[in-house]
Amino acid sequence: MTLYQPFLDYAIALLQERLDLRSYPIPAGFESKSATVGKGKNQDNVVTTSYGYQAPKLRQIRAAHVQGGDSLQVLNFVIFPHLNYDLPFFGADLVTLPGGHLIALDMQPLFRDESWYQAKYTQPILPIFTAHQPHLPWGGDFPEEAQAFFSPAFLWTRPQATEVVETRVFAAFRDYLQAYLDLVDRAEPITDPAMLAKIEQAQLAYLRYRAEKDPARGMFTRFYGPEWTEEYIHGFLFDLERKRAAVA
Ligand code: DBV
Repeated sequence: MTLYQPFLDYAIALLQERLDLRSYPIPAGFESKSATVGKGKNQDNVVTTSYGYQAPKLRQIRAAHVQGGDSLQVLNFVIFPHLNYDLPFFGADLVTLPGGHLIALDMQPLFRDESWYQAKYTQPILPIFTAHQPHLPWGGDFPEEAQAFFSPAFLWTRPQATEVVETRVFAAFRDYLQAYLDLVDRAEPITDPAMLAKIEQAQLAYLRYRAEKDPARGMFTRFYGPEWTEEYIHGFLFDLERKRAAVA
């Protein structure tokens, strides 16, 4: 069992229990991809497995699970709501590299600085953030331009010990996902055309930022080549623009 498998198993089981969950198409060739990296004794097989679901209010629920030995494990898990909801994104970036663990967990807001939005979507999460934060201290250096995409309840931490990931980080992940599904339960469709236009702009800004700055681009390019990587990013991980183009 690799480090993030219990996170993935928990998430899928909870989604199945709480949502009317259906599958979401994964483009051919991207369900699972493997490559052999390193030389001699340091050779390892790196497997990237993709998962895709959807639900009535949620356009795409997707995960990328990278497994390449004890010092290369990644679970990137994002939920993209449908464009007629003002729900935040659920974003988890759980990364283990030779240098250590890097954990990002948040309900990423559509409108970072609007007080009604914080009252609606950050306030309910703050008690959870406050409960976990003492055990998961701020991880330091963080890209300036990414700040617009995170909420005040952003958990960003670099635990030293793997045990902290298995216990504290896992507990925070479960609490955040449950709280997110509570927000989803309560969400009502938006019909005001001006608000719908604002949501679309915010979704596109988020998506373009993440696709352009994807911190995994270098890693995927080394393992699987540039063509596979760009197609994976734009055709699956961050696919909103392609999907809009397809219906326009
Ligand atoms: N990150 C992704 C996807 C990944 C992924 C789709 C499938 O968005 C993995 C894989 N994240 C990943 C890897 C690294 C990071 C780092 C492999 C390490 C990169 C490296 O050191 O080589 C949050 N993830 C990071 C970093 C941040 C995040 C801030 C450090 C980046 C850096 O130091 O430059 N999550 C990330 C982020 C957003 C988010 C920037 C923006 C909205 O949601």
